[in-house]
Formats: sequence, C-alpha cells, structure tokens
Amino acid sequence: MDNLAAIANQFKPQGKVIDIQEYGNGNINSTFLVTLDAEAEKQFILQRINTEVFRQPELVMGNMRIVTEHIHHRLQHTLLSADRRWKMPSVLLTQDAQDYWIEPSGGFWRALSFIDAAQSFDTIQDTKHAREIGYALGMFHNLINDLPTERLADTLEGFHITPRYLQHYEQVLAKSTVNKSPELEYCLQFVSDRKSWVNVLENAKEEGKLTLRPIHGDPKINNIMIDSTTGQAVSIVDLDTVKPGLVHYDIGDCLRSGCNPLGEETQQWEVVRFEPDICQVILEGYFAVAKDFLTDNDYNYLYDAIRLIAFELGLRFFTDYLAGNVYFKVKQPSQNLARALVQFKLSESIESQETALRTMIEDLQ
Ligand code: GN1
Ligand code: MG
Repeated sequence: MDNLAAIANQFKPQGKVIDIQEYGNGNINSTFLVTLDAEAEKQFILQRINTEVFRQPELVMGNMRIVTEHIHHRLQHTLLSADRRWKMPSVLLTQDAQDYWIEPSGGFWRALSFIDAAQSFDTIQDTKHAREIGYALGMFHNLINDLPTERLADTLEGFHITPRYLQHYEQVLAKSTVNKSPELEYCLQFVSDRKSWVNVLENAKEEGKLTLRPIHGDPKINNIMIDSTTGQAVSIVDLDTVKPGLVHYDIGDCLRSGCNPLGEETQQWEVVRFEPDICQVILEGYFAVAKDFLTDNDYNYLYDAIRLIAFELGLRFFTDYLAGNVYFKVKQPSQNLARALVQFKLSESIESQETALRTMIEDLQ
C-alpha cells in the first residue's frame, strides 16, 4: 500500500489516500481503486499498463485523449444523452501535467476518474441490462463515428486481425510441448476445421465492403457501467484499445460476452450456449442509436462477426495456453485452456443457430 500510495500521490489527489484495493478483473493491466479522505471525487482508478502488450503506452494515452476530447465536444451538441447521465472517464494529470507517470523501475502508471454510482456486471442481469449494453456501444460508436481514423494511432498492431492470430498459433503450436488431453485434441480439431474461414472480415475489408472506423476494441459487457439508480448505461470504460478497426470487431465482442450467460470464466464449458434472445435485445439497443451509419454490407457481415470474434478469442486463449501463458494473466496454468474451451463452445452454439441469427439480423434491419 505504501508504494501504491506514493504512486497515487503523483496524480495530485484532492485529499489523503486512505485505501487502495485491486479492482475489476482485467486480463492485461493491473487496476486499483484509490479511496480518498475527501468530500467529493472520493475515488479514482490507478492503473499500471502492461507494457509487454502495449509497447508504446504513450500512444495509448494519446488515443484516449483524442477520443475523450472528441466525445466531450460531441456531447455538448447532441441530443443523444439528453435524457440520461452519460460520462466518459477522464485522464488525471500528474504534478508535471503529464497524463502518465513512469516509476524509476520502469512501471507505466496512469490515473482515471471513477464513474461513481454505477457498476458493471460480468453477465447479463435482465432484458433491460441487455438493451442498455447495446445502447451504450451504439452511443459510443455514434459519438466517435465522425472522428477521422487517421487521428488515431495503431497501438496494438494486428489486434482483431484473425488471420494473424492463426499465423501466430501455428508458430506456437510447432514449438509447444504441452501434454496431450481430450480437451487439447478438441481445440486442435476445432481450429483446424475453421482455418479457411478466418479471413472473412479481412477479405471484406480488402474488397472495400467494410471500412475502417474508430472502434473501442474491447466492449465486453463488464466494460459498460450501469447507473445504480436508473439501471441505464452511463459509460463505456477501458479505452486502451481504441483505434481504427471494424465496428464488427466491437459488435462481435459485445455479443460474445453478453450472450454467454455462464460468463467467460465458467468451468462448465460443456454447457456453454449462445443465447439468441439476449442477442436480439442487445442488437435492438445498438441499432436504436447506430442505424444511421450502418451500411447494407455492415449488416451482411454481422453474423460472421459474431461467430468470428468468439472463435478468435478462443484461438487467442488457446495459443496463450500453448505458449505457457505469456499474454493473459492466469491464476493456474490450465486457465487459458478452460477459457478457450468456453469460447469454442460458444462459437459452436453460434454456428448451430446460423439461419435463425441471420434472419434475426435481417428482421432488425
Ligand atoms: C483482455 O484485460 P481486459 O480484460 O480488458 C483483452 C481483450 C479480450 C479480453 C477477454 C488488450 O481485455 O481483447 O477480449 O481480455 N485485451 C487485450 O476477457 O488483449
Ligand atoms: Mg481491456
């Protein structure tokens, strides 16, 4: 706590630091909630960026600043948030007015304002929650849609480019020495059967059917804050992966996390299922604010996006298991294998509902 308090104090807290606790369950960065002895702004978020993953963390902070400034400006001129509380986390500056602080030992730290009177959930709680999740992502896309992608740096090259993950998987597999098991065989076969399809979104991008836009990159449902009183979405947090991409990556990620009622850390991978009723409501919430900027081609690739992003996350977890858990944090060595099984089962469930999901998307159009 002493060392953490010293770090927290770099960000000019408006009061005495009285408590620091680990916060959330991020797989990459280390996140803490700092509590102050103060009347207002009692809490803020302190994070150490994983610089193994984000090799140029200054660029992450640059993107974050561009996006939050753009949104603050847009919010003054839009009716989108007229009937609701909508906030963006803001970056807290250091004593030298910098948006990050580097420890003598190299740790890269930043502080963000805390969205108060709100909470997030790992799984969908009810229909209203599902609609609000979709609404929040649509609202975010709507607010950044007019931000030119050239203004955003590519902070994580290859992020959500599934063919790249497949390439990396093949390299890792060739060298891997993990023990054989039925679960491992299932994963190997699962990936092998889908190799020829992983280019689906990248091909559409190359053919000019899908275009790059600013995206969130990680809009899983626990990154969407829900107002504790009204039950309405109030913010979308974790802006580390904001960069140019396809909105399909975001929609796929939001749905793969929202429509899996058992959650991505469940041990019961055999019974994981993609819930179409939740999907319908999340999409309704999303389209309510995003319809204006979606093209016919965007709709045509939505089914593939839902299937692909679940598969891709499974592939990323599986590769990391094979590589010895070098990317995602784990509590025990087989956790990334269990996580991969969950996402592969989810993709299998999506595939088994292809016709119904395609019809649903068409009907919502
Ligand atoms: C990682 O650290 P966290 O939980 O915000 C990952 C996402 C995955 C997610 C799965 C930079 O996000 O892509 O979807 O885990 N972030 C990065 O829970 O790789
Ligand atoms: Mg994240």
